[in-house]
Amino acid sequence: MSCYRKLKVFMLCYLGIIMAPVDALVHHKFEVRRSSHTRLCTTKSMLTVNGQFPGPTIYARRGELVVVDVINRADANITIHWHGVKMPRYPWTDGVDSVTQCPITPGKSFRQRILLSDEEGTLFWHAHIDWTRATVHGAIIILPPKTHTYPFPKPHAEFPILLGEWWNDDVQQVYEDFIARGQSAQLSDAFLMNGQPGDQYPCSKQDTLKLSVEPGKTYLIRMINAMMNFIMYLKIKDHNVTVVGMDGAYTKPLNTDHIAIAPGQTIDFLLEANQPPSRYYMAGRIYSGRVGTNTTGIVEYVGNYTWPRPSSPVLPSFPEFDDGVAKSTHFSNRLRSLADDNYPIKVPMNITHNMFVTLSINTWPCLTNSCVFDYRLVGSMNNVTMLLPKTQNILEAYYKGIRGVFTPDFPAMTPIIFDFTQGYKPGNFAPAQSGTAVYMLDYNSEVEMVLQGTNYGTGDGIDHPMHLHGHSFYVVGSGYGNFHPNTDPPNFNLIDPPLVNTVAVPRSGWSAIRFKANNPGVWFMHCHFERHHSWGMKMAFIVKDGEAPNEKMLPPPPDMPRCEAPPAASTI
Ligand SMILES: *[C@@H]1O[C@H](CO)[C@@H](O)[C@H](O)[C@H]1NC(C)=O
Ligand SMILES: *[C@@H]1O[C@H](CO)[C@@H](O)[C@H](O)[C@H]1NC(C)=O
Ligand SMILES: *[C@@H]1O[C@H](CO)[C@@H](O)[C@H](O)[C@H]1NC(C)=O
Ligand SMILES: *[C@@H]1O[C@H](CO)[C@@H](O)[C@H](O)[C@H]1NC(C)=O
Ligand SMILES: *[C@@H]1O[C@H](CO)[C@@H](O)[C@H](O)[C@H]1NC(C)=O
Ligand SMILES: *[C@@H]1O[C@H](CO)[C@@H](O)[C@H](O)[C@H]1NC(C)=O
Ligand SMILES: [Cu+2]
Repeated sequence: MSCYRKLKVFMLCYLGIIMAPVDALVHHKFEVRRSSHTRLCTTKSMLTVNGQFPGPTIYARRGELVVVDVINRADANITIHWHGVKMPRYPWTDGVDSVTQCPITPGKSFRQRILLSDEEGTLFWHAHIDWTRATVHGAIIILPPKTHTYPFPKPHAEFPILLGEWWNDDVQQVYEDFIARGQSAQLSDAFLMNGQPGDQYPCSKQDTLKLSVEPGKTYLIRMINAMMNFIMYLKIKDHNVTVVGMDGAYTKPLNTDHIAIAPGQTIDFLLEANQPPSRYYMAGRIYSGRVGTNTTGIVEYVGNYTWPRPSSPVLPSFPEFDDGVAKSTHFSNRLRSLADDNYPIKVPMNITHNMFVTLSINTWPCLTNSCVFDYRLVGSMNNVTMLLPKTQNILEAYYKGIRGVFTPDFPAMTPIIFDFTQGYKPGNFAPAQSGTAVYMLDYNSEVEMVLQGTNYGTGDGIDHPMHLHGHSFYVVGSGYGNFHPNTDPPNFNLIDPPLVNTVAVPRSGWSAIRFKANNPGVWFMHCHFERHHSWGMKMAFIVKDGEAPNEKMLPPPPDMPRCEAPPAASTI
């Protein structure tokens, strides 16, 4: 399926041989360096790709091979991840620091092959080390094969929109302070649409994102949440939109007046310019919590007309803050896979691994004097806070049989059953264990994982956008409170559940996902809230090779970044 476009590529893929870039259909050069950017009247130097913020867009067609030469001309270590690309049998260039590679150090480069297979729609790429992804990210747009079209009427034009966050301070400094303090990070100063905060912010009016639309025409908006720490509500004043895709797969058309999009998610929707010609705000606001910030762009109808009064656009109304958990999944619960004859789906029905995994914010004693309190916040999955290996990576250790880098004992089941979603329960539940535990899967295992949010540590709980590398998964169910193994599974949707790579597990609730482990390699799973990720809310799967030659991991590329030992301790 994956490599049908050109015979040459077909053979490359099937023989498992990865060739020089002349055979690549799409070739990019990503130069990571510092460049200067101004927002909110503040100029700062920050890490970017090719000096662009957001970074360059990668266009390809379904099943193509993309080659990106990543060249590190910056003063920081870097890795680049292709978020939502499954990379069949080729975890080597998945780009996760300490999990699939050691970082590309300053002055070094790495040729990354991005193996597209069944993805079609919108994905994105981003850095995957420390908090560098705040400024190092861009869109991946995967068009249908030349012989095919979209499963919806051809839009007049397309607009990719990346949501981001801006700190007036240096992000590396924000990250280091966050780690040192042992508490939540300093809040960003603005949210962004395609790098612009919008005209609610100082020094920003001229650069506000404008979408010019012709009356009567329909547009495809490819929305990407590349933000660090917030789920967003988005709304266009006086317009409903029709969602048609998510995370690189098509959905049944869904008519809605707002979307909710979590970090790591992408949503494709159609916007019909069917209102009186005018200017309309497209506005985003965080969907829970009390941070009073927003981002705006303007949908501007072209033509010869005078603005109605008031001449400046009116912001759309949003649901109230903290209006109860009942609304938090109002949007995502309505999504369904397209699941028709042309786009069939295959929900795993023969589950070989039942996992029940709790997501928690925990505390550890603070062992430095830099913490705000005498403890530091950490995150865990099944009570394990994941520590990343320092001078090794899990993939290389697995491939070469190097011992002592990880343990194959991530628990399938939470160690203690308790009332996960009741109010704050201090005491002996707060600490977590630490380790580099992975969960081993035989090739073609079928996994069901219930992700259960818990309320200890933070009191009232929080959503967790959980992202899996190397696979998409079906979200077969979700609910509030504790998952009930007897009463909840009969209500699972096994007919047309959405196929995604990131699920926003509801606050004080749970989500159930299913996937088939048909991609050998080491695949990370983590919360896509960057602070929770940094705190250790992460784990990895190792999917073992199958029997047949085309069920085994491909060999590593020759230029894998070397794992360098840290400099010898100073004797001064
Ligand atoms: C817009 O979407 C909302 C649901 O989000 C729905 O209730 C309403 O009927 C829709 N309006 C139109 C004109 O389709
Ligand atoms: C949007 O955010 C800006 C900056 O925080 C604030 O000044 C403005 O009042 C906000 N507008 C709305 C409608 O929330
Ligand atoms: C725009 O419309 C006004 C009033 O209908 C007319 O006077 C003017 O010539 C039009 N301008 C253009 C460029 O068509
Ligand atoms: C279900 O999985 C088991 C174990 O992998 C396998 O032996 C069996 O053939 C599978 N059954 C079906 C119907 O796929
Ligand atoms: C988590 O692990 C810690 C340390 O072993 C233990 O004290 C605590 O009871 C465990 N909590 C849960 C909920 O499993
Ligand atoms: C970059 O990564 C190397 C490991 O490959 C490590 O030794 C070094 O300390 C890192 N540099 C920074 C600035 O983190
Ligand atoms: Cu989280």
